[in-house]
Amino acid sequence: MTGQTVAEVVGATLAGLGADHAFGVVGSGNFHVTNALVAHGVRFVATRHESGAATAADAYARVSGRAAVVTVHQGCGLTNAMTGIAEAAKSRTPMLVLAAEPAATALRSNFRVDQDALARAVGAVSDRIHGAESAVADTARAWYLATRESRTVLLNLPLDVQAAPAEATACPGAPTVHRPRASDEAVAALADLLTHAERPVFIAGRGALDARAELEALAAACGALLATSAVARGMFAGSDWNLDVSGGFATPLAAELIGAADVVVAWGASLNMWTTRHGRLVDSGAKVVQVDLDPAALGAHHRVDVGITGDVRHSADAVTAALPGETAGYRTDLVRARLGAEGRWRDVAYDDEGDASHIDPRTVSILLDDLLPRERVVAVDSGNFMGYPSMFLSVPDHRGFCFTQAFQSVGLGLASALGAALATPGRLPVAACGDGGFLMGIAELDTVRRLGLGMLIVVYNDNAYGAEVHHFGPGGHPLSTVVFPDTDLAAIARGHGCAAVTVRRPEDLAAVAAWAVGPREVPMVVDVKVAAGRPSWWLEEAFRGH
Ligand SMILES: Cc1ncc(C[n+]2csc(CCOP(=O)(O)OP(=O)(O)O)c2C)c(N)n1
Repeated sequence: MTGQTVAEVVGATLAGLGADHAFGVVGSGNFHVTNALVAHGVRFVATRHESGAATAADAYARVSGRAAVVTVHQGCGLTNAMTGIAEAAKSRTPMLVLAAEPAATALRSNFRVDQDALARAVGAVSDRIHGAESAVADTARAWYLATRESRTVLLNLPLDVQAAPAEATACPGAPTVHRPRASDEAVAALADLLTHAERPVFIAGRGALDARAELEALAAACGALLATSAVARGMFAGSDWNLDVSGGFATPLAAELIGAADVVVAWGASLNMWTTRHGRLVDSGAKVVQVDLDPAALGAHHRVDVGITGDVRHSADAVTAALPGETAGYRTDLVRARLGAEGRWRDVAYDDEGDASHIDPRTVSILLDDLLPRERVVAVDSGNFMGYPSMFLSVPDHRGFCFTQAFQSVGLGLASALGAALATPGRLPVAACGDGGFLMGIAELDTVRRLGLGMLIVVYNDNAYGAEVHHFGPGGHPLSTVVFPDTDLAAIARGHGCAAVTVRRPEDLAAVAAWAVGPREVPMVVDVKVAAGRPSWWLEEAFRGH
């Protein structure tokens, strides 16, 4: 076809490669490329801030399993998106960021910054549309890198190159890539370990999300209990042998059972400080095995006795086939009974710390868990509060939980829920935020409302940066920099056109129950005035990581 520009060809090529959602803020520099995406059937979501665009795209990719596109204006559009890009890059989210760029000759452009350096600085890969002749190949190269190697890729589009005439030539195809299987020796070694294991535990991470059936079959054959890293939460939902999350969020029972394991196998999980409570969770005498596609991941965070390079699904299948027979392992009647009685955080007794004007964050989380539909997707911001929704709200499967915490940034929760909602139509999206994170990311409340998403936004409101208050308060430090006067978040939300309620007591949740039955045409913001007398149980673990 003739009469097209490079910008149009890039948009058309991306649509042809399979991009289906793009998130962004449109300025003059990315106007044409974004319109080309839309013209070729890509759904474009106009966020109100580029950080929200990058974060929503990241969440969309995680929850849908499909790469997402971000489109931003040159310079300041990109710098605004950097926190979300950093989170995505650290999480190896397949994401393509289309960023306009001043022409190479525009040395004095106000928008000029070193965009390549920005990407590199946060672990993203930077590439560029070099010219009209290579536009299709450049686009395809960036897309394949993002999708096949799970990378976050910045594709710079210089303005002069964008405006050049170009032809939409055929896109170079991608070869079918077969993922490597574990070697026969590795399979035999793991089968032998599991055959002799008395108390094996599997910890599955994001690299195992497509392997639930294979891991459950192997675990059943060798009597292993099933846990996940936080980002893979929900993967074993419904199993009698599910320990839920390993690490700082683990229930006392899960921590006890993982601690008593004699063999721990990490499947596509990095065994980082969160998953292992800084190495204290796994017994020093336990054999630790790690299976990962990436050899560099093996032993990177935690001691590993046996490191196995390979795809989780095929490797698990091969180990199952190599077992000489079935063993009961850790799956005793006693363990089953204890998991039934104390396997969830809500089973753990606590003293309710609510008073006339504040509700205990555990109590409100349990009540919400009961009144919300099971088909839900929960996205969590960062802060002291984050353990409550992460552990007290159950999720139906791994697509029901979105945890953008690789950069540990406050303020990503609402935009994460936005992307997760678009990836799971029909599910109730739940954004769980602290007041600090909610107010930091509030620009996307307009987006959520505008898109007509029936999202529940729960704000654990302590009028403070609670994490800092609880960390520094006991030391007698002045706290005026981290506490705030009461903010009427419900009034702010109503101003955005949302339904809203202030919750101080259990009975205040009646408004949420009424909204939850439907039709949920507008988002509901729940300003929960939480009792904040003490830190959450996992905060100490969090500050160990600083
Ligand atoms: C972008 C960013 N700025 C600052 C921090 C440091 N920080 C960690 S937790 C926190 C407080 C968050 O407050 P809020 O969202 O109200 O949650 P709470 O801790 O009160 O539960 C801050 C400021 C951070 N992690 N990310």
